[in-house]
Amino acid sequence: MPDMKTLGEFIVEKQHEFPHASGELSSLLSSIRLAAKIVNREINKAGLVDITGSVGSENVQGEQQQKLDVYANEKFKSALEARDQVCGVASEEEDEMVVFNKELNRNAKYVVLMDPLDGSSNIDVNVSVGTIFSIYRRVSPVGGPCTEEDFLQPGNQQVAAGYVVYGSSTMLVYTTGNGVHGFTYDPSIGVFCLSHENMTIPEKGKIYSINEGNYFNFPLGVKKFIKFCQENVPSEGRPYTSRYIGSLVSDFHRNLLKGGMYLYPSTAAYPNGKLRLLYECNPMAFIIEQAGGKASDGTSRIMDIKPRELHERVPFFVGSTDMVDKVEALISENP
Ligand code: AHM
Ligand code: MG
Repeated sequence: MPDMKTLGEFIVEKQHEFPHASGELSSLLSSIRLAAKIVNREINKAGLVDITGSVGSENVQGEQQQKLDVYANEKFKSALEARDQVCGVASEEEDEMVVFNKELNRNAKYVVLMDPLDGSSNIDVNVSVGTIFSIYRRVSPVGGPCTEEDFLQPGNQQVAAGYVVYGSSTMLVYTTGNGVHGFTYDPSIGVFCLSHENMTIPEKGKIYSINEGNYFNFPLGVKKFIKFCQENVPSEGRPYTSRYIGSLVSDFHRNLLKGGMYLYPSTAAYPNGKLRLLYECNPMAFIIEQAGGKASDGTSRIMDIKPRELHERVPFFVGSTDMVDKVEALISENP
């Protein structure tokens, strides 16, 4: 049992490790923590809204009637704008970047990119969903509005990234480039408590996570990888186990703890893969590398891709190093 420590205390304790002004990051992460608690509360009663109409109407502006992904987007945006550290956000829920125009925000050094509620189609069936976030230092001059260049930086420029998984317990996992740390939410006291310090992914994975319904449309190398996973080679621990929730944060979180790989290759419906480079792939890539794993688009490192547009998609292979190496090798041998 680790020492009882809260997320807030932990961030303060680790601030010296952060390469830039430390108090700023603490404040920024605390706004994410606050929004996560509010979103967690709403998700936990999501099933009740349809049963008891009054639950929805109790809310001041009828916010509960909004779809939860829109609700989460609003909550994260306003929590981030309320601090002085962020000059703008880009979100999977917004067509364009959102510029915070108050003077304090114009003087801020950071931008945040987020997927406020990933896998939200799973809420109706009571399956875990998540929030993903990614933090960069702006490249535009402080004092003016943020620009698109601030958001179109390669993932290797991230200063922090993390996710919240709203699961059987709610957890926040983040990295600032010095390891990966996980905190479990205790709803009785409203606090995230340190539960997983220095998380590392097993180098050899045994779980593969992919929507196999798309099998016939996968590239040949990916098809061969799936067959490799299914082959009966007990000396190598194969066949591997197949696990797919269809909720990236949950699939990723399980694989991080147990060892495995999540794949979303190109398909007929999504020729460049389904997942977004900026809101989903880069933050997860930063976390997985910090945990000792690997993230690739099938041929190259995710975090070295220079983004061209906010909602760009890429094929995504993320998890234990041996599995990502294997799928990359099969892709290159089967162009
Ligand atoms: P979303 O951002 O629209 O929620 O889509 C992302 C989600 C991921 O969480 C999940 O891994 C994937 O889509 C599942 O897609 P599919 O249903 O095609 O397997
Ligand atoms: Mg998403």
